[in-house]
Amino acid sequence: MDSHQTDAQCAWRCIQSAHRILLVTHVGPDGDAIGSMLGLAWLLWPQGKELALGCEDPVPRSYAWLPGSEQVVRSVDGSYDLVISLDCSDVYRMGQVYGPNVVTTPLLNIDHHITNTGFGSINWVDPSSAATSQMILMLADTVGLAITESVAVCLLNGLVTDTRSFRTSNVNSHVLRAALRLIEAGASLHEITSRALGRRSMASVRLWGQAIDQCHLEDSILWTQVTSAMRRRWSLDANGSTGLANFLSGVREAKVVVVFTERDDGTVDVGMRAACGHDVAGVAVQLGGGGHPQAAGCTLKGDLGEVQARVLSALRCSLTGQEEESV
Ligand SMILES: [Mn+2]
Repeated sequence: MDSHQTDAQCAWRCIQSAHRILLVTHVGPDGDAIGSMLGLAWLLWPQGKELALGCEDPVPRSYAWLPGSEQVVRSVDGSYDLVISLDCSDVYRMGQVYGPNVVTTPLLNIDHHITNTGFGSINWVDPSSAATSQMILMLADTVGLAITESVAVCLLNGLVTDTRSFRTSNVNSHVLRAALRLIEAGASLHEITSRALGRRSMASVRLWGQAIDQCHLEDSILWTQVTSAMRRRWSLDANGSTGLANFLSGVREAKVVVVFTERDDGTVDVGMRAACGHDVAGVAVQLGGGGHPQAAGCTLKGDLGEVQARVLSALRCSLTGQEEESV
C-alpha cells in the first residue's frame, strides 16, 4: 500500500466514525468543487450517512444538471459529527458555511492545492492529483466502494474542468486512468465537456468581448478587468468572467495573465494564469490566496485601481525573481 492509499484509509476511518456529516466546498465554486462534493455525497448516502452539502455561492448553471446539485444549500445550522472540506486551500475558502455552529467540530481537509494551509484536524492534501475529484475516486477504490453512474458523472466533471479537458501540464497516465474508470462506470465525456466547457450565454460572450477589447500587455503580463458596471450592462453575476483567464492564457506574448473581477461586496477577485515555466501560486499566497503553479488566485479588499497596482507590482517582482533563478 502506498502513502496515498494510507492517507485515503485514514480519511475513511475518520468518515466511518461519523454519522452526521457536513460537506463544504469553496466560495465561487468551480466544476471540481461541485463535482468532488457531489461525488463524495453519492458515495456516502448508500452508507447511511446523514449529509448536509454547503456552498456559500449558488451552483453555477453549467453544473446544475449534475445529479444531487439541488441538495446543495447556501447556509447550514445544526450540529455535525464531522465537517469535510473539499477543494479548499485555506479555511476562509469555506466562507460563511463554516459558521459558529461547526468551528469546534472535527474537520477533515481533502484538497489538491499545493498552497493548502493544513487547516483541518486531519489533512489529506495531494498536489499530485489533478483534481480533488481524483482523490475521491482514489478513496472509493482504496476502500472498495462501488462507483455508481452518479458518482462517476460528478467526479469526471471535476476532472474535466480542473484539467480543462485534459490539457493542463499535470495530466499524466494516472489522470487518464481515473477518467477511464469513470467513463467505464457510465459517465459521458462528451456530455460533460460540452456542458461544462463548451456552453456559454451570449451575454457572457459580449462581456468577454468588452474585457478583451480593454486588455493591456506590459512586461509580458496580460491583464484586463471586469467591472461591476460591465456585469450590470450584460446582467451577469461574478461568474460571467469564468473561463476568460484560461482563454487569454493562450496568448503567445504573455507569460502571465490576470483578470480582475469587481465583486458587489467591495472586493476584487484576482484570477491568474502562468505559461509553462512560470509560477503564479507564490504571488497568490503572498496576497492571501492560493492555487496551483499555472492557475491561482486571491480576493482582495479595496478599489479596483489600487488592487490592480498592488497585484501587477507583485507579479513584476515575482517574474523578475523567477527569471533570475532560471539563468
Ligand atoms: Mn480543484
